[in-house]
Amino acid sequence: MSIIHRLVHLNSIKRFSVHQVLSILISPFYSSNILRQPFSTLLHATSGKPGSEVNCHFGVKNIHTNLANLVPSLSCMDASDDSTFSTLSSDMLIYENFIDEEEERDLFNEIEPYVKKLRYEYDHWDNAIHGYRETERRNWTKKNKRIIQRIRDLAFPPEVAQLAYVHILDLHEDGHIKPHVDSVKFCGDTIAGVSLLSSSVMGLVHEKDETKWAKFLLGRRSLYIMKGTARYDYKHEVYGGDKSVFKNRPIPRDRRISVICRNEVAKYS
Ligand SMILES: O=C(O)CCC(=O)C(=O)O
Repeated sequence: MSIIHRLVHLNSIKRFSVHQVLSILISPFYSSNILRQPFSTLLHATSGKPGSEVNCHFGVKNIHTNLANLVPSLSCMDASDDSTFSTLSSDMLIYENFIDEEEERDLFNEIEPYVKKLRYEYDHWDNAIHGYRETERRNWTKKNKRIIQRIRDLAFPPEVAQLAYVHILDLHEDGHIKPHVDSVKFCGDTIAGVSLLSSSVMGLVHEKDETKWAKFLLGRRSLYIMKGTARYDYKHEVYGGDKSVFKNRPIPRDRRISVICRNEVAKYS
C-alpha cells in the first residue's frame, strides 16, 4: 500500500474530542523528540520548471530564523461563514514564506533525484489522489535537517512523539488531491506541510455539514499546520486545474512538492 493510501482512510474515521488550544498569535514551541518509527510514512516532486508563486499579500513578512516571531496569515483563508472562519483560524495556520528561495532549492535538490525515478500515479484504488508520486525520508543533509527541524519545532510541542519519516508528495501539474481525512490509525492530530515549486489552494469541508467550508491559499514556500478540528472534522483537498481559485482569483497550479511532517497517534492507557 502506498504511503498516501495508508494515511488516507476515507471510511474509517474515528472521532477524537480535540479542543482548540493554541491561539494564532503565539508560538511557544520548542525542540521536539523524534521517535523511531516502525513503519514508513508519507509523500512527492518535478520538471525543474519554475512553479507558480502567489502570496496572500498582506501577510507579515516572516523572519523565518526566529520561530517566536512567526505570525500565521489570516488573509490566506476564506470561509463560508464567520463561525467557520473563527474555528479554523486557530486550527489551520498558514505561515507565508516559511522558507526562502535558497532553502526551497536545497530541499528540491535533495528530493528530486529520488522522485524523478518514480512514475506519477493516476486513479488509484480509492481514487483519493490523482497524478502523484511520493517517497519518505528520514535522513537529510545538514542544511535540510535544519529546515525540517524548524517545521517540527513550530508544529509540535516538545512532548509530542513525531513520525521520524517525512512524507514527500509530488503532485503533477495536472494532479489533484480529493477530499479526505487522514487516517487516524497512522498519524496523530497535526499535519505540517511546506509547499515547494507552486502555490495551490487547499479546500476544507466539514464532514457532516457541507455548508461549512474554507479555502486556504498555500503560497509557494509557505507552511501550513493543520490540527484539531481542521484535521479531524473537515475533509481536505488540493485543487487542480480550473478549481484552483482563491477569493475569485485563479491560482495557477504547477508541479507541487509538499514536505510533510506528522506526529504519532496518541497512545491512551
Ligand atoms: O500535499 C499536501 O500538502 C497535502 C497532502 C494530503 O492531503 C495528505 O497527505 O493527506
